[in-house]
Amino acid sequence: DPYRFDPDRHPALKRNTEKPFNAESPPELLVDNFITPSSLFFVRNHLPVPEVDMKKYRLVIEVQGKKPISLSLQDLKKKYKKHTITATLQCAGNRRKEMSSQRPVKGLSWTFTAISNAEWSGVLLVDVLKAAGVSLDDPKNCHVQFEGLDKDESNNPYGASVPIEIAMNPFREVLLAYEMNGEDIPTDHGYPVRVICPGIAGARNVKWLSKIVVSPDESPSFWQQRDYKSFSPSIDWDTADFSKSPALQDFPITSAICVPSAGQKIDGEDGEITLKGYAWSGGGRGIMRVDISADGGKTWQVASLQKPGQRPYQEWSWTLWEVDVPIPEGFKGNMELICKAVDSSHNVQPDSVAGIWNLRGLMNNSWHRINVEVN
Ligand code: MTE
Ligand code: MO
Repeated sequence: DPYRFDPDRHPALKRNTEKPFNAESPPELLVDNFITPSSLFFVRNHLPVPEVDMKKYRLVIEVQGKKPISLSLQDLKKKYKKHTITATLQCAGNRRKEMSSQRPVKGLSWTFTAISNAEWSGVLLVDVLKAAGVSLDDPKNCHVQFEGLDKDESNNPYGASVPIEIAMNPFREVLLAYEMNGEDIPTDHGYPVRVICPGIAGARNVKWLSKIVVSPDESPSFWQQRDYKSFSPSIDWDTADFSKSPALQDFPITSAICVPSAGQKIDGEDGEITLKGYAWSGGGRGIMRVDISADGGKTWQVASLQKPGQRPYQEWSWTLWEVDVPIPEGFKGNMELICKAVDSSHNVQPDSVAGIWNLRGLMNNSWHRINVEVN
């Protein structure tokens, strides 16, 4: 069984597929914790969890024209300074289900909690690359490729890459992380070392990291070349040319209502509904405001934000928000609740899926709408 190294998982995770294992975080628990407990952190595995033999484990770093470097976990911890960040990780397919309800798309049917927030510790990728002799003056150093220990049936490892401008920017704080929430990274999240590229599509945050290659080219992996890319709403599988679409990197602004849940029955006599959710943007942009509407977008109420207090351009964490929405006197029946957020660059969310629909169902950041039943 190729899945024999898969670990046990928390029963509260909302399972999507078992083999490979894919699960969302439970929404009501998610918004109760600024830091998602590791056992409730969403899991996105494309392949079986690999076997890791720590006696043999080495992280190999290849730079053109230099001798390759090979580091054990101990070497990594001893040679480089420990660095900690709090960062949200989101799958680019988060909220795909809403997109496919407009028109079918290909991919896992995620609702809105393929997103979680954790504290990550490790070493700065830029420190390791500098020590490996990578020069920013060499125009051939364009991309930093990552390879995981997990392999598909043809023995190809999971892989991804990010541009060198991000990988070697100390302010971007890209980590080779070996701790999650103060402990060794759990098996499902990439033990012993994973990439944390804050603000960037989950897919580039390679788990079970075995190799780093500095190259003129992007990662040759399927997931970099032919998967995590977006297209115009009118492109279908016959016309999609993956070679012409850029690989997804920084995330756009998004938000979602986690409490109440869709279809929930609300007692009208309470006079108000308490809404809770998250808002997050990529690229280190923070959340400036979250607006809530209970009348289809005619009027808006501003939510109170639990600001993470991170530095500008390094706002890697989500912002949890809360608001009490009044129920008009005597109101009964279906009530649509909408949330939308504004980030620190004044980017906003599109009001519907129509203009951003794409055949892979990626980057759905439209206004989040749910219906509740007021009795
Ligand atoms: N790394 C490896 N080696 N294998 C994978 O399947 N999945 C990627 C990324 N890194 C993946 C990987 C995707 S698509 C996402 S969204 C994140 O890991 C999910 O990280 P998590 O499982 O820790 O939540
Ligand atoms: Mo993902």
